[in-house]
Parts: sequence; structure tokens; C-alpha cells
Amino acid sequence: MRRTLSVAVLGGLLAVSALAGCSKDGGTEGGGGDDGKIVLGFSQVGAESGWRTANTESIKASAKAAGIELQFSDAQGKQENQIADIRGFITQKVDVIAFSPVVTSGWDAVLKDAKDAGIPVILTDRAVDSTDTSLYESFIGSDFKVEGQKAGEWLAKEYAGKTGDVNIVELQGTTGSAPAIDRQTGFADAIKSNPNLKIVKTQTGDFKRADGKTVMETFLQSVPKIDVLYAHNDDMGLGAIEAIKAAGKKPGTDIKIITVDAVKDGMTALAAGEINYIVECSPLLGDQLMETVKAVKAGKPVEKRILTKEGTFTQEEAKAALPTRKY
Ligand code: GYE
Repeated sequence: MRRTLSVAVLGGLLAVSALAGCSKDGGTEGGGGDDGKIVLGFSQVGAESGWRTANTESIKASAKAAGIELQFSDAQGKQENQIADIRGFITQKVDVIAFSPVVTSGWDAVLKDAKDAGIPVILTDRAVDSTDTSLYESFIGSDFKVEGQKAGEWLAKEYAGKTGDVNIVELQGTTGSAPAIDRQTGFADAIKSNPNLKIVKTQTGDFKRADGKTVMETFLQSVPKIDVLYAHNDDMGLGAIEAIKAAGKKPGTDIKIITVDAVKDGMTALAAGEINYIVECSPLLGDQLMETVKAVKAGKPVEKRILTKEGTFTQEEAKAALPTRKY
């Protein structure tokens, strides 16, 4: 699907009409919305995690329900693909562009192109570091720093009043992404008042289960005593659990595990006692995005920052929440 979009950028009109035939979800008209429908171009990060899958489903379902024609593109985790997607949407003259920026930096030029073309841009899920905030209308998503803080606060409480070093290993998300940067900072802030809590290793697992497993294997080989694993998402934590079991240790008991997201697989492991605490990050951004798209298209003012509401889960709370969990 996204290959077609890159071709559209290179190949001009011919490829644009090919794109109109194959990369949309709903609607029959091409870019420009001749039938009065709003056309939304959306560039997704990729399909790296359970969270991302749920987020993609939410966006597609909400677009359909809102009667918005969605041009959806999967950037396969690459910023260059997202930039090509956005340029394709500009060529195609969609009504609104939305995207979840894989990393924070390097967006100014393409955002400026969208602005010059008069196409409003909405950021979803992840932030950009552009200082010129007029380059986008709104940023809808979680506060990742608060998420990291919640993870650290739980740990600080767990070890309050106890003596002896606590060795923490950290599996970071995609290098340079907003959630990896902020979840690291928030966590470090929350544990710094207790000098016993030491982050002894920190490395990226790119938000992927397979990488979480291989990086945890190297942690287990190089750190004689690991007390705690803090993983920036459930998937990396779940990969790490496999490595911990293979090393003959009991996840959740021998090594305490904290993750972020609260997708079903993570919540299941939490309820089973293999994870100790999960900080929620909701992927269900579709409805808020479509509302914002409609408002922007109608020229109505929108909030520059739209925050997602979310909580935290202990093992008992996971057991109670699982039966009605949507993702
Ligand atoms: O936590 C992770 C995904 O940007 C909030 O990206 C999102 C993160 C989410 O891959 O699982």
C-alpha cells in the first residue's frame, strides 16, 4: 500500500490515480473530496506492537463511523517513508493530514510544505520537536512523561524503607521517539530520590517483542543480579519474559516487571503474575482524531493539546479489567 504512495510522489498524476484505486478505506472519490466527503491522509508508524495494531484499528473504524474517507499508509517504522507519505498526500490535495511521527525531530520542512499547500496537519499519539507550533493544528495523545513517572512511583513505593541496591534494567522504545524519551525521563525523575534504585543497563528494544527478548538475553548474561525490568511497552516486556524463563528465572517473582500500554497480552501476563504493574496508554485515539479533523475542516478552533485519559493496573486490577478490555 505505502509503496504505491511513494510511487505517487515520484510518478506524478498517473501514480496518484493508481493510489486512489488501492489505498483507501471507504469512499469512492479520489483526493479532494468531490463528493463532499472529507479526505484524511494518515501516515502510521508501522505495526511494531499490539498497541499499534489497536491504534490502527481504532483509526480505521472511527473514520468509517464518521463518514471520513481515509487514505491510510503504513511507514514500516521509517521516517523517510512518512515524509514521502505526507508529500504524497500534499500532491493528492487531501483535506487534512494526520500522522504519528516515528521520531520527534526532522519534520519542519515537510510540515512547512503542508502549511504552504494550505493543508492542516494533526499529530496523533507522538509529538514532534518543531518549535514553530503553527505547523500543526493539534497534538492528540498521551503524556508519556507522566506514564514514566507513574511507573517509577510504583517502584519507589515497592522499595520504600528497604535497604540494599535494587538493580534495574530498562528496555527503551524506538530511539528518538517521543514515548521512549519521555518514559525514560519520567521514570528516572520518579526514582531519583531513592539512591538504592539503580538503572544498571538501558538499551532500545524498538518497541518490539523479538527485540525485547534478545536485549533481555544480553542483560541476563551481563548483569549478575537483576531485580527489576522496566520496559517502555508491553511487547518488549513479553519478549523479555521469554528470555527470563529460558534463563531459569521466574518473571514477576525473581525479577519484578513494569511495563506501559496495558494491551490484552500485557494484561493477561499481569493477571497471571508474570508482570507486576502496567501503566496504561490508550491506543483508542480514532474518535478524538475524527472529531478534530471535522472541526479543523469546518474552520472551528481546536485545542492545541488534546490529552488521553488513562490509569494504571496492579495484578488484581488486571484480573478485574480483562473480561471487558477492548484491546
Ligand atoms: O506505547 C508502543 C508503540 O507511541 C504510544 O508506540 C505509542 C507507543 C506504544 O509501539 O507500544
